[in-house]
Amino acid sequence: MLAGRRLYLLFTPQLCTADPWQTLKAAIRGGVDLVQWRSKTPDDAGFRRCRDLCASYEVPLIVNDDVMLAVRGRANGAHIGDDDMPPDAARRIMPRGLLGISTHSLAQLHEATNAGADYVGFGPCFPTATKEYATGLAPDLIEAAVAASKVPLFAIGGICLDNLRSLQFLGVSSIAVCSTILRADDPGTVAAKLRNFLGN
Ligand code: 3NM
Repeated sequence: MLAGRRLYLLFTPQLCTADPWQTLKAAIRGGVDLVQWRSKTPDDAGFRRCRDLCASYEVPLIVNDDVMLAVRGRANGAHIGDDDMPPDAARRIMPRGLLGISTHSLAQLHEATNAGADYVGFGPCFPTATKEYATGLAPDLIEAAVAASKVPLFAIGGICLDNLRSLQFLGVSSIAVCSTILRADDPGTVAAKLRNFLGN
């Protein structure tokens, strides 16, 4: 289900500068091929709308943090981070869905893979206000993580059109983004350019 998916959008309706649903639709039409539901507030109706929109474009939907919602809401998987439910508990609740895990070091990357992650996020690659990271990880570390990862690795954190190339030089082939699309004047065009840069 993840094969060939390279542009992962963390969809946070509250971060959109324009109408969130128009933004999401334009982003998917532009080339976003994996979506995460990452609302800052509980919003079941919003989740269902997001799920149905993604399904209509055959784009898998992953739920951030809330593994129960992923199962109950028939999403394609769940993503967990440092402060969330541990991976083994997530797997018990969700035996079949995709499990994504946030990682920030080589040790965490290996831990996540051993715990059965289907993919990992690795970052922050650059400073980002979205999660209040003031600095990005060292390029050498990003390069080593890409080389070591046994599962698809989505580079994350402050990625935009201007810095994507520098990550590609480190071997990055898949990215997860939030603000560069959600806060763009033209989300569809930014998504299309990012997807085009990432290639097949
Ligand atoms: N996780 P933007 S960085 C949600 O490093 C998240 O694990 C990160 O948003 C990590 O594309 C990040 O706006 C923020 O920087 C991503």
